[in-house]
Amino acid sequence: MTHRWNGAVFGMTGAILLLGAGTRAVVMGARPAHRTQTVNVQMIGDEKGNRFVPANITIHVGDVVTWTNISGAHNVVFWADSIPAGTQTSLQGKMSATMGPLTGPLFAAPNATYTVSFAGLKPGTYKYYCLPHLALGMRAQVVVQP
Ligand SMILES: [Cu+2]
Repeated sequence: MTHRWNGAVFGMTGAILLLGAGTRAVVMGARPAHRTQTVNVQMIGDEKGNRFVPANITIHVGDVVTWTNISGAHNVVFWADSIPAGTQTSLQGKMSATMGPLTGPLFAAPNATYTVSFAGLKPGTYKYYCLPHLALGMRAQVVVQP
């Protein structure tokens, strides 16, 4: 009698655990596959040259990139033909204070930052450069994964 009663309790517990697992799976399915993160890139101009550091970053759709001016005067300009096809208008919409097509403002002050959200943009490779230092090879890329 006691043994059967224990068995019934165990059975109920098992049912509750199953319900719990099912609920958790539904919640996970409703969340984005990936937690949004901010990736920082430095813009540097010193005796070693002008450069983005790191020059090659990989993020996911939904992530944010923040460029911080460390030294010198720089900006962020995306190449219209070196971003995923059909992305130009939406990327332009993500860029604040643009000076022209896909052309971010020039920053000369140390610690000035420029932020672009890649939420809603297509996965792919987004190549960009610094307008004042393009001829000096100041170029980089953001690889956006789904
Ligand atoms: Cu530059």
